[in-house]
Amino acid sequence: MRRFPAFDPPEYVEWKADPAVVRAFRATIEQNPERAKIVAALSTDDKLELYAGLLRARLHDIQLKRWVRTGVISKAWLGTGEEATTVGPVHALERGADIVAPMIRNAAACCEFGMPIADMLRAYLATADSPSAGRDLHVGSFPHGVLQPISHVGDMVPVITGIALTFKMKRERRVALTWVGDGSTKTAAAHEGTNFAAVQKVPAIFILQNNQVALGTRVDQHHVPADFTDWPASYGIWGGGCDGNNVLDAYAATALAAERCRRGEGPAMLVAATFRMGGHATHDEREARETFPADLFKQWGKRDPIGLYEEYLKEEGRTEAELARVEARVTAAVERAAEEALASRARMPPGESAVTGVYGNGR
Ligand SMILES: Cc1ncc(C[n+]2csc(CCOP(=O)(O)OP(=O)(O)O)c2C)c(N)n1
Ligand SMILES: [Mg+2]
Repeated sequence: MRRFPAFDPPEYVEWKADPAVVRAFRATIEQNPERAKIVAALSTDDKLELYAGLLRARLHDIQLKRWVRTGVISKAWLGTGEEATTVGPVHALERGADIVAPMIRNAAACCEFGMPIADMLRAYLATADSPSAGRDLHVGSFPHGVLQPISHVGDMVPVITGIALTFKMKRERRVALTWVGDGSTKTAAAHEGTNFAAVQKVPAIFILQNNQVALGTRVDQHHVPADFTDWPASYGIWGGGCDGNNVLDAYAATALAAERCRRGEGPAMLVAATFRMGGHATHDEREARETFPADLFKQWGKRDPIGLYEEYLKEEGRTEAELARVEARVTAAVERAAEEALASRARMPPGESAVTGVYGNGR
């Protein structure tokens, strides 16, 4: 994809494929027969849709960053480098039936479930026609099956468990999914919700998104085992690891988890290994780069989920021209969405509207 020197992490600007890392990307999928089978069943169009999803996520974030730099908004929370951890799992679910609860870094779940990008951007502009009528930049859309995140991290776990319990009680073959950051695993809500999901055997999927940091706290400062390998088993939940920078691995792992859920076999927890290439938000990018040794950024920079997937697609026979067509389509859609959202600034909510529409009946 086109790179953006003004907005991309330095490691992405002159991104070049490292052959060993590209080989490892493919090996990750091929070494697990169950996941390999799911990937083999994907059509060319499916694979290109996953590519479009990754691009949409990245370009949505770049649009927000452009607005921060030009003073349109003051701050944005981005998922740079973690796009595959959001896009892969959402594509493995059923649009119109399943429910997802993204955290702020998983905003791309919204457009992958069909919410207009313009509405996602409007949330940041707080326009009267934005999803929460200007109240909150946490964005979701219940009609699209996407819950609006609760700011308090960990709290979506019991919410998603409750929704999954409803599916179970109504004998519906639906699945509820949320992401839990490495830091958020330390909240009481995440623990209670995960344990309740386990004992009730509800059809919930928890993607434990280990991007190795919680705000400014490195994972080794808040978590004692070296990783989260033992976490699913400690709750008695089926699960395992997946490569959070490999959209196909994240997709296939979630597809298997969803099949189990639909068969009534209980919840799943997938530990997605990834890395936050930016700051907690746009305000602390410099500090974030001081949180880890530069070499770690270099290492994970080579693992750009978009660059690696492009290499995989090319090996699969997709041409540069085909990929460029997808990129042109997504770029045009994001640009159009940004224009639409900016036009909505003519409709800002009056201050007093903050106290209406809080309860039912518009009161
Ligand atoms: C209960 C609660 N405590 C603290 C915060 C402030 N806070 C917002 S995001 C965040 C870090 C979350 O880290 P992690 O779960 O690893 O997610 P990441 O930001 O890395 O995606 C914190 C501490 C909060 N929103 N909610
Ligand atoms: Mg984290």
